[in-house]
Amino acid sequence: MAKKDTKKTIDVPDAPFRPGEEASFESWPWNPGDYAMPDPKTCSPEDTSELAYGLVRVLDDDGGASGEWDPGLSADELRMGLEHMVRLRIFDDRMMKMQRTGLLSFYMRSFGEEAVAIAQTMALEEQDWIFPTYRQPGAQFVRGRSMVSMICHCIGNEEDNIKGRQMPVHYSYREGRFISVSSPVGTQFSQAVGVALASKYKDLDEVTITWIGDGASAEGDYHYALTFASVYNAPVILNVVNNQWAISTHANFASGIANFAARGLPYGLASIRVDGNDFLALYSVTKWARERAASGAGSTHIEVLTYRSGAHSSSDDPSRYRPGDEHTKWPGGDPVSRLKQHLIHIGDWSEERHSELEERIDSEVVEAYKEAVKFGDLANGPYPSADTIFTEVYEEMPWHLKEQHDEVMGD
Ligand SMILES: Cc1ncc(C[n+]2csc(CCOP(=O)(O)OP(=O)(O)O)c2C)c(N)n1
Ligand SMILES: [Mg+2]
Repeated sequence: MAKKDTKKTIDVPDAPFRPGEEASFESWPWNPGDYAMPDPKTCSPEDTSELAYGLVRVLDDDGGASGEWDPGLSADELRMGLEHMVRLRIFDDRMMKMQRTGLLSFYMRSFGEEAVAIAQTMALEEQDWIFPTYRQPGAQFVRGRSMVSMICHCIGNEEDNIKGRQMPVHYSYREGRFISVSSPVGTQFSQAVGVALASKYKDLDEVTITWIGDGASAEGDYHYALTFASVYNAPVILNVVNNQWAISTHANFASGIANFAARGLPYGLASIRVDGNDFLALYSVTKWARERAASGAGSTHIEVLTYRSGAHSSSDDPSRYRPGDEHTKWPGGDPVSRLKQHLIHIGDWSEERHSELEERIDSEVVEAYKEAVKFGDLANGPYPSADTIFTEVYEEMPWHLKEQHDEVMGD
């Protein structure tokens, strides 16, 4: 039988700009003051539809803040947020240099996305649970983790609190309710919904927050999470961080539609898109979502619209797949500069104070590194002893692990 002469094709998306091309994003049509704030305790998911298709912003291009979403933070709170972001940026830059000089095996920066975890964690209560990705280590600064402890983890030395079981930057911080970062991306999303349901079942005033990348949101885990969050009305804040890239794959490959935020609406979830480089908007949207979750009105699905300004990780070279200066064209600008400008605009900060802050933090990071290597460096150790492979996982070691333990340790 003759084959039918039909040419089959599929549509394969592409990135808007490739190396050698000029990146030019259109400026956003959404401005501070565009949207009223619905009552988080009573509004329906449909009531959030224009927030999902729009973009919540508070900071304008001149450093002013306006609109109903302005959280009205004090100058002290704003300076605290700025300090955490500056610390994260300097910490990341120093750690990247360490990786390049062979003092760390691997590293991932949050460059361009510093506001995300910091503003959002500051908007939570301290009992709330954090299910992060490797792009939210900044939450630990808000929860009080020391840089020495973080560096010990990245080296995997004797003081690493997870004893070399994870890749660098895949932190765990039990004291801060910061759950271990998972290497298989996406798993945290449905786990977060489960913990949120446990809090609800126990009638505790706890909300869970989690983040997933644009790329990982194309995985099943994301959809299971939304289904369970909606069906069981879980007190969880579900963030999709759309930073435009999943290593070298553009976000267009994961969305298929105009935006990520609106995917929450047909699941019956309140859904909002927020400018992820606007500290104040992020803070405010998260506070709103927390209030909604804590009141029993359910989960909020948030698209955090941002741009991954740096490489995916120390193993990645973005010049192979995007224009080198693309991040400088991003309509959302830089999150650190924008909060700094806002503080200067309201008369509570200056360029001099900013430079002093940067210098102070840089020496704190250098000191922290010197302190951390007292517990072992990458080349020479000491490292956690081999028997820790078997400990601290099971309360009682199962017989087959006991056998392996004895074989390894020569007992
Ligand atoms: C299940 C799984 N598939 C693939 C990978 C390899 N991988 C690690 S990060 C990443 C890209 C994730 O991109 P995105 O979700 O957008 O997060 P981003 O890095 O931009 O924050 C991939 C494919 C992985 N770690 N786990
Ligand atoms: Mg991404």
